[in-house]
Amino acid sequence: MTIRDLARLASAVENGAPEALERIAALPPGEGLIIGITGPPGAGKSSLVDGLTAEFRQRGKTVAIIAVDPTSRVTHGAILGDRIRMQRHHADAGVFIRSMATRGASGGLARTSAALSRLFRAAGFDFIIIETVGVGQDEIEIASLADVTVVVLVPGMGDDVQAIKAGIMEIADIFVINKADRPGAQQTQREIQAMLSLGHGAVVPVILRTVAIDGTGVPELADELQTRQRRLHLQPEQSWKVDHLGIAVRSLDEALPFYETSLGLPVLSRETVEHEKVKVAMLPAGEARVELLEPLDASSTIARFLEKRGPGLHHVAMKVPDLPATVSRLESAGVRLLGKPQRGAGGHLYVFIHPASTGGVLWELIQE
Ligand SMILES: Nc1nc2c(ncn2[C@@H]2O[C@H](COP(=O)(O)OP(=O)(O)OP(=O)(O)O)[C@@H](O)[C@H]2O)c(=O)[nH]1
Ligand SMILES: [Mg+2]
Repeated sequence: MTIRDLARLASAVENGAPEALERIAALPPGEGLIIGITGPPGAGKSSLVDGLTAEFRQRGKTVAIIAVDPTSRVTHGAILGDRIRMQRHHADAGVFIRSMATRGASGGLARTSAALSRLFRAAGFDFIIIETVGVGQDEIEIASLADVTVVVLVPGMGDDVQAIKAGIMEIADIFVINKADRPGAQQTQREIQAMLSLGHGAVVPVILRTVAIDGTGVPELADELQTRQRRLHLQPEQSWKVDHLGIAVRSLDEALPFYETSLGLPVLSRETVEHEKVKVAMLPAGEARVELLEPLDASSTIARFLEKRGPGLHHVAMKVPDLPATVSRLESAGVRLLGKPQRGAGGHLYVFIHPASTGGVLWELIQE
């Protein structure tokens, strides 16, 4: 998609053209992180978006920005202010900026923002930032479409924190105390913490401090957002299962009594795998299994492992739903794999990840 196509499609979306919405719905989803940034007027949201954009660009990431100007504040000043601040990014093809006025179209704002952010994500932008003011209904809807919502506050808000508390409790994933160069940042942080301690969901929001005008704290905010982008698309915890733990032993006969008798795990099978030069005992444990490995002779990789590290955990095997997709993601992330996926005896696909990439343990990924 060229920048021109993108701009044309974005305009069509803003004008509510139904065929534009259909075209967007049909696009592949993309992997960008949609970030909602909200907070009271003048908190420094635009300055922060500007700083974040510069930081992301330095890291080689692309950024699309949707600046939403509320009806009451659509003065030339407001929009112009954002534009001037953002000007340094205008010549950069890795940054795409749309300013949008609400024009009082109720419900339309969230829908348009949703369609635009989907469009930018499909176009391949790594980060899609939606800046809105306040914590009204529109902002709450935008927060629900965003993958991450950042609420920007400033020191010395006092009662204001209380006033907006109801709205932000639900939507904030990250609190940013901007203008931390001013007195009272510590106090504001305490107020937010007190508010959060009154009860929140399972995930406690992060609180960061920034000075948007000089960039203090912006790299930390960028780190936090980048971590969330990775998490969004790696999500192993949702679809991966431990298949088995491979444990290297010098002798199955010596090791088995502990597993069979003391732990009470039954031996499901014992076999000799000639080409890997091992004797294997499989013991089901819950939904996973324990795989005990004894070397057949000194040339076995298990024998070499025992020599180097002694008996113990040799590998962890995880079942993944789509091994080729996982492999290509890992490869593009620079993870070291031991060869390409292969077919095992049972027809399953498997591949190993080098311990150098995993923190010292050999990982096996399996797809049935
Ligand atoms: N001292 C100080 N001033 C800041 C900081 N960040 C932003 N400002 C100033 O605060 C004013 C408002 O900043 P903006 O970035 O426009 O704030 P905003 O939240 O986008 O404002 P609206 O979009 O108009 O609601 C500007 O004059 C900024 O220069 C900061 O960290 N410290
Ligand atoms: Mg702004």
